[in-house]
Amino acid sequence: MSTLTNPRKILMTCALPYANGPIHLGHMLEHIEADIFSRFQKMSGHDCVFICADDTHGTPIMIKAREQKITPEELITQSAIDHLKDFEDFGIAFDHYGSTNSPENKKLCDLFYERMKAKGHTHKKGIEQLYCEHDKMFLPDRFVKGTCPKCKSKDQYGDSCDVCSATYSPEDLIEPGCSICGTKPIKKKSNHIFFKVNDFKQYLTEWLPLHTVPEVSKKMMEWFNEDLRDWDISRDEPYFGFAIPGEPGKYFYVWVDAPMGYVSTADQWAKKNNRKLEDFWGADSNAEIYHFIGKDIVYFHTLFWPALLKSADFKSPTQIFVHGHVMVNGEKMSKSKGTFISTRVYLNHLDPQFLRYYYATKINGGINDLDLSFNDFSSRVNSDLVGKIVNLASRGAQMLTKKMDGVMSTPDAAGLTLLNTILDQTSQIAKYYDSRDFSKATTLIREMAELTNKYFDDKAPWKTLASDPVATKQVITTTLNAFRTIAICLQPVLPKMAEQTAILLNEKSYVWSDLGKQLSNHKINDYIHLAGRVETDKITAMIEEQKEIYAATAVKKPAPAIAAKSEPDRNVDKPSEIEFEDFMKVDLRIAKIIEVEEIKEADKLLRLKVELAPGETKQIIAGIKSAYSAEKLLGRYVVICANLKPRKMKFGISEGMVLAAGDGGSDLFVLSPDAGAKAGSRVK
Ligand code: NOT
Ligand code: ZN
Repeated sequence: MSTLTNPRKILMTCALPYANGPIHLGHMLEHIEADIFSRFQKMSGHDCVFICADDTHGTPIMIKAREQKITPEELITQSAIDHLKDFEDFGIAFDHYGSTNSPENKKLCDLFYERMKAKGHTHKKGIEQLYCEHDKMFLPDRFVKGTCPKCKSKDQYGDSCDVCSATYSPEDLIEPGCSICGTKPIKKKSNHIFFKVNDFKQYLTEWLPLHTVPEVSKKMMEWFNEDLRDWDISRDEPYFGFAIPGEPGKYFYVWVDAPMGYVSTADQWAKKNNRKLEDFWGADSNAEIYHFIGKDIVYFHTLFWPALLKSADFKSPTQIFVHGHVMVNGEKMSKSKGTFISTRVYLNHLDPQFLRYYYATKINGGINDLDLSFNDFSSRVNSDLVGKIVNLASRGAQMLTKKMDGVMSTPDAAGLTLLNTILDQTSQIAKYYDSRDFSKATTLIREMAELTNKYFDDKAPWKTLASDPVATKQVITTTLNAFRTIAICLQPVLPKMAEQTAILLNEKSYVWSDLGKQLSNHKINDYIHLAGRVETDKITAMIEEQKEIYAATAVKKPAPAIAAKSEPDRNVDKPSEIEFEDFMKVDLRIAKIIEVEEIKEADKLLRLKVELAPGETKQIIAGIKSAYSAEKLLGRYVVICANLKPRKMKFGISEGMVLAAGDGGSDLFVLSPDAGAKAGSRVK
């Protein structure tokens, strides 16, 4: 299909999303960046393959499946379906999406292991780790919780403290407990298999500066002042993953088979498309291999991965493209603030094209964090994309089809100059795309639109429609050609808009070389709506929905204190202590439920009206629908927190909280006073 005499062979990947959670707007940054790059290479005629897969192994996935009372296989099957749908709805066009839990990946893992062992790059050593005697398993750092040794904050993970950011090992925690059951872990010894990364120190010293940007390689080289530490590649059972051949009870650590997933997924793609993996990943292949990753996983991709590949005689990636993290309104994404936004929740409220465009205006190939500021987001979309770009098409095309015969003519002299000026920019835009500086590419494109708007406004064709239809048509012809150039240039970012433009202009789907063409004496179709505006209330509703989802899942998780009830001798995380004055601030009251309305759109929510005194009522949105019907609640006296700051939720304002106990679902018990208690009386 390529018309290039020398098309490049490119294989590109995104980091494989974990199968234990939804795709969120942080993931989307990477996937949008990679998708833009891939679409640009493909429309330029290169042989580009874009793959990804779910990362399916490890303790968190095993535990999550256990919590949901399903098998890990069932969990990862559902996750792959959800992830793929999210990506598809966002226009992320993978050539293949695989899974690390595939036979191909297992085979590859075994092959890598065999080769590293044969060359003496592994060794065994007994190590002591924390072990939960109740759950009969070794606990990864994140599965130990306790008090931070530094700032003494309670309920912190075994590797770092969320409050003071100290890092430590789980043994350092004060009063450590298993995060699953609360039991105090013991220390237990077991044999582990290590990969001798230091055998590749010299190789990596040369490799790093050639395959990463200086900012990244310099940072990594800081580790090279000393010997590189051996990497523990094994985990004890129970573990959801691949068994290590010849080592009963041992499994490959998830970070061993995850990068192999890149190769095995490429292999699956090759088989499906009658191509050869060797053409891309063979030792002598001239293909370019690019991994798009976030800065938090650089270590794995620039030390372990190239060393593993080297030890197994596989070609190494050409470049590791590292991006920063997504911030929202200048802050870290936060679950409780509702800014940890899942892709699905975004899609429930906003057009994916908006985010694709917005991210593109900010991606510049660097590793700085990207701020998704919703004010900036709205203004970039509304004033630039809609106001400057889409507007050209809607004004030009509607005039031509509604007021004239729908056939373009030829540009006028000023129009030709404009079109040539614009066309001159397109090779620079191509260079920007190729170097992942989409910010500069979209700036040039926006400037093209500004020039065209100026031309259009100067000529004011709406004034000359009756008096000089020939000249008017020339202006519209120029404008539509300019818009066409813009839409083709934006196709990697906004493929849907480009597709609709091709339909509007009565053409086939665009490739980059279509920029060389111009439309004259050409019939077009009726205008189709290309993009709407961002409405602020949609953003608010999105954040509210996300907050509610977080609140609902946060309640569902059994608190460790519940485990303590049945196992009283266990050392468990207790809620942190509060002062008596703090307790006194909580205004607990008896209230009578006088109205119950089911919120149909929500699984868990009821809208209650409660009365504290005649005429003094409050609306409370309560997540108790799974356990209570309206009849069971109406007229009932309950305990509420009456001085909770009113919260705006998706389905209205909630002015209090009904107290209930239990894990959620049908296990939920509303607290009620004995008969005789009066509404309004204070609970002490
Ligand atoms: N699931 C991992 C993450 O951080 C990414 C794995 C990428 C593949 O979301 N591995 N390597 N190397
Ligand atoms: Zn436990």
